[in-house]
Amino acid sequence: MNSRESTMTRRTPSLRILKMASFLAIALAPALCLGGELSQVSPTPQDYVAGTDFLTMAWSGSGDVEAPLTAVDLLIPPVGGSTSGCQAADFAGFPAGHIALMQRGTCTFGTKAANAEAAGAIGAIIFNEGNTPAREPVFAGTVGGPPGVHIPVVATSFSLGSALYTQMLSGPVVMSISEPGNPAKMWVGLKNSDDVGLRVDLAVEVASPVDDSFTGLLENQSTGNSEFNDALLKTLHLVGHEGGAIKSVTVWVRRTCAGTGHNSGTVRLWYNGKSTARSRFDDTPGGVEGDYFLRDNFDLSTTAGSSNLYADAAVDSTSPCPGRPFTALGTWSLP
Ligand SMILES: [Ca+2]
Repeated sequence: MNSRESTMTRRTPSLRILKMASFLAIALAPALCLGGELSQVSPTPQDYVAGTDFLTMAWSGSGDVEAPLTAVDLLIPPVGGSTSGCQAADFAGFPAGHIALMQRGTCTFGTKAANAEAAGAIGAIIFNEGNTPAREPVFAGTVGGPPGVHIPVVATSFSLGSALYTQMLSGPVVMSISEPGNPAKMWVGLKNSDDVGLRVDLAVEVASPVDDSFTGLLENQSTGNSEFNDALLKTLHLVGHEGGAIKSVTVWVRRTCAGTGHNSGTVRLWYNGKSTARSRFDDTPGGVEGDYFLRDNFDLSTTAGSSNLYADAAVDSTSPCPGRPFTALGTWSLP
């Protein structure tokens, strides 16, 4: 394995499915469904199965896209050393508005996805490289840390990716990707009223017991004001996630890259409140209410707290965009 790749080892589909039920919720529903959808629209309409046929990559973007596939510098038959999507030149002539079909290998998934986005792709499918047995199955991966990319990115097996490529040799193949994600809600405000006008990007990552993670990004958000009652409820969509057992939640923030508003300030995340109060951090997967709450001592709990606590993070516009770093507001873990 190329050490430059960011990967998370895929275990079994059954384990993956077991953890799918809710971001901050306990998996109680007997029939679990998965957040992401991948389908072939034409010429052979087919729905692929999340967790079996494909996995959404961590820090993928969200959205619903439908477009023809365009292959990007594939190496088929696979002999190892694919550089699909690693170079901007791979996208010469890439039709903006298409979905990029890429192959694992050589560079990070983040590089491939970012290059595809820059070339005008509205979605990306990265299939396993296929040159060894270990590089045939569906795999879990990440396109980097926050903010990731804005286009939806899914990983598939070599067999599916190469089958799509074979189809493309006979004519256009139109695919759709849907990554609405599961909503996660949090209350965000400011430490100081002097910072009113500060706009931020928020990011959240939920780690699962099987070492997959689900991520959400919400950009260019107002932060309200400094009083508890002036905090604003933010909803982040955890791409590809419809719940299941979780082990930790991390929340980040940075001064947004958009606009020229207030340049710096201290962002405040409220937590540990009652379930019916404004400091709740929760979500409702598939209509099933079953929340985790951010509690004191950075514990996650299935019960709400009773007093409002907060975590602060100072942000500013010193670092240039788009690489401006995120600052963690905290990581809450099951005790
Ligand atoms: Ca290449």
